[in-house]
Amino acid sequence: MSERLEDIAAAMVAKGKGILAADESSGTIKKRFDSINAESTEQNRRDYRQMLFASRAAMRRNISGVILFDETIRQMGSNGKPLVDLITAAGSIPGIKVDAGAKEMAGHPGEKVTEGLDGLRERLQEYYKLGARFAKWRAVIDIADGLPTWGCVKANAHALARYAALCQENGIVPIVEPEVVMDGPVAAHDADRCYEVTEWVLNTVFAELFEARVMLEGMVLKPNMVIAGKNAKNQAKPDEVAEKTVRCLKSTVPASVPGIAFLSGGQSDVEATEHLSLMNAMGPLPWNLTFSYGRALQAAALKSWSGKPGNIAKAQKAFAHRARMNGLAARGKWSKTEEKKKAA
Ligand code: 5MM
Repeated sequence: MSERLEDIAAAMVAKGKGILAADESSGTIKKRFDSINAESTEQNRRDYRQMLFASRAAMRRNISGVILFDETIRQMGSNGKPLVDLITAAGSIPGIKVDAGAKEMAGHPGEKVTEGLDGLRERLQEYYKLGARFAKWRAVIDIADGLPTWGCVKANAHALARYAALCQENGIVPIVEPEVVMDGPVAAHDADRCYEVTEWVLNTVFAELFEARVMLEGMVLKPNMVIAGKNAKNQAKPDEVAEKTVRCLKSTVPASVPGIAFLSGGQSDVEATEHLSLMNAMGPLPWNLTFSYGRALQAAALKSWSGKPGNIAKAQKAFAHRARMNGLAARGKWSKTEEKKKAA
């Protein structure tokens, strides 16, 4: 595979394919395992993720890349070979989460800034040797009364841009993920407020990317959709989410960005698929629109697996179905009828 940043980015958002976000940090994967009463041991985490990456047909057809956590990129599978090999054998690209998490922002009550720039150049060089060809950094922006503040938006956008420039310097495609969250502590905002904040955040991020001299052709944007907060009384209908999201992205994201891979952010798996499909059906669009889902790709598989080795085949089937549905959505071709055809 080509090592040019533009070619890697194009492969990550190739038509009908999207990204599996399997980069849950230790705290998050423990929460996910708690929900199925499984213990979060190193072996269980390995077995679960191996189950996903070994879903050969789903990976080959619909998963262009996988975002890994530090533990996973170094982990061996049950055959003693690196888990990364399972990903590359399926023609998919290994990626790595390199941020150190969103931490309380000093002087900004209720807001967070993502850390992890110190020593990032050296870490990227090591991850490259371990096989990573793209990376991910997530900024978290909460909406509440008087929030977000300019200080928070600016600091997070600046960090994203410095991260992206360092990635490109080291031959790694940056996924730039500024998430305006739909399930934050308040989350009572409507879709119009989400639109306003997302537009502000994306404009700020692209101004910072320009100043940091990031090559837009060699990056992928991972934004939220324009959607109401989970506690809002007025929930936007699927058509409205699709229309507002595309309008917001068209007014903020340059056409030189090859692709936009959404996060699911707390939407149900079917909602996340439907929204993506509606947006793609609105084409033509200046960039490829696809998925980089964590929860919305894994929820059904996680439940089917439930920590039991005997459930692996069933869980892989659930994963393959979800990956196929999102593959269809990335082409604007998902339908309720397809959804009902559970993996045969
Ligand atoms: C898979 O979840 C990722 C890791 O989250 P933590 O760092 O909190 O453990 C997360 O960054 C993910 O890549 C994105 O937020 C998208 O995931 P969802 O579940 O929102 O699609």
